[in-house]
Amino acid sequence: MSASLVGETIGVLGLARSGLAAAKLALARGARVYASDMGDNPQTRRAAEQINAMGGLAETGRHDLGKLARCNRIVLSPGIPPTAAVLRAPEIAHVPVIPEIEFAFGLLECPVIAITGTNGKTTVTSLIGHLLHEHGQDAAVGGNIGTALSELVMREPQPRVAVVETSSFQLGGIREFNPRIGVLTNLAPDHLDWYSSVDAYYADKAHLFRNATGESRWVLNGEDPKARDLPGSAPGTRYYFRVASQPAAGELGGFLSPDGWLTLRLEAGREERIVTAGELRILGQHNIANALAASIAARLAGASPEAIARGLRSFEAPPHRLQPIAETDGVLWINDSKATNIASTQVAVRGMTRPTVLLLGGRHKGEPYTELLPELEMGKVKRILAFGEAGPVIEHDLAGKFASVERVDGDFDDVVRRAREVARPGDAVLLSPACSSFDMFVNYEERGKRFAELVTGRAAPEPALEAA
Ligand code: UMA
Repeated sequence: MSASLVGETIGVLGLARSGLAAAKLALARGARVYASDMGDNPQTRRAAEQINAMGGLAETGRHDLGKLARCNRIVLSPGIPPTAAVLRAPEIAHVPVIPEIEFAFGLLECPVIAITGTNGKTTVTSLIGHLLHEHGQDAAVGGNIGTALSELVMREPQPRVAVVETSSFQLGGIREFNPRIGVLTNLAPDHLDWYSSVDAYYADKAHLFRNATGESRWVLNGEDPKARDLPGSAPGTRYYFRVASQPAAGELGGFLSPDGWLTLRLEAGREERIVTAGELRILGQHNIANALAASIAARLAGASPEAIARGLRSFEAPPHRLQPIAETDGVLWINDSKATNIASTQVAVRGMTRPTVLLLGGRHKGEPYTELLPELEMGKVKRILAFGEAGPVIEHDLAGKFASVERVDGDFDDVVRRAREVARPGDAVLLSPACSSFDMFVNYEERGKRFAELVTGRAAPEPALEAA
């Protein structure tokens, strides 16, 4: 029987996807709910209406500290920063504040596979879901990828396994969240507009291992020393994935064999060859790493090697992640709107084979754009169009170091229009902004959709096209 919250009063901060789902879940389990959002806009108002219609109390435009103070617990949306005034209010200092994934986890009846890391986590999350489905498992995919974990808990019946993308914002305040299998894709600086230091960001990521037991299984990037070392002395079995190097004799995990096979070794002395790298439909070295990480996790969760091979052969890039949109007049347009940090854009640029017009900009997140210079020096990027709030910072950082930076003032449509003017047949136009989208859009998905609309002249296609 589903766990009940009768008798509890739950506060919910934020009324976007996480807050709305958490409030609905709390109400469905019999709690009293007070939910609020500082933002007063059509989206938050609609969410408040839904909660009020279900018998909760919701409001927009403010947080009522008196009402929050009377709650037993407060559920926090991940987009509310620790510096938010409401979280510092002395009136609510006595009330436990928990992240939405922690709240949902407490009511979830199935095991969790959690995926975190700076880049690749969306791909790995959806790929694990795809591989488990291919094996016939009832796996539900959610978390930072877009469907709040609370939504998965409300599914009837609950899934047999939850595959959960977890951001550092979500992991930050967890207490009991405890995945049976945890995947750490890689670590690189990100979110420096939120964290005081890179170490503070990594420390939140390390919460993945906080409740580790001897039964935990950790899938770690064997070629990224920071990711490899992050679990420290946490208990559990470690499985490493590696693409550019071969594993030591006793190492468990997955690797690319010298003859090009994605190979798993989850028990000492037993290797399984799954598919060749050439059979993958997702592009680039980093995607071989993603495929290995997902294959290890899916195999540990019970998928057969045959199902994994079928799934790897059919899986295409998720939208907004190095997604080829169209080839028009010889120009290939690629949507990498999900690249919201420098490390992600570095990966995209490294994978380019055509002369490239790079669309870079959005809301600046604190990292210097000079970190892109090694990739720019590889010679594929012929011009950068710098846009959005970050435009002047990009121009300043790269001045005198990369010749072809052009500022595009105006809106996003102007940026795409200018790209059309400067791209020549045989070129690629790559939207890989290295910035968040919040200066112009609600989120990176909307930015990517707008890009696809402008390129094709119609609404964005959901499935990825095969890459050229
Ligand atoms: N707000 C307040 N009070 C404040 C400050 C903000 O009420 O003091 C309100 C805002 O007005 C907003 C809400 O709080 O309405 C915060 O909502 P949110 O940003 O958490 O939005 P959700 O739709 O719930 O989306 C969140 C994740 N967003 C972030 O972490 C920023 C989504 O990840 C995730 O898909 C979703 O939960 C479901 O789990 C997006 C993301 O950008 C994709 N993640 C970052 C990333 O990948 O880099 C971490």
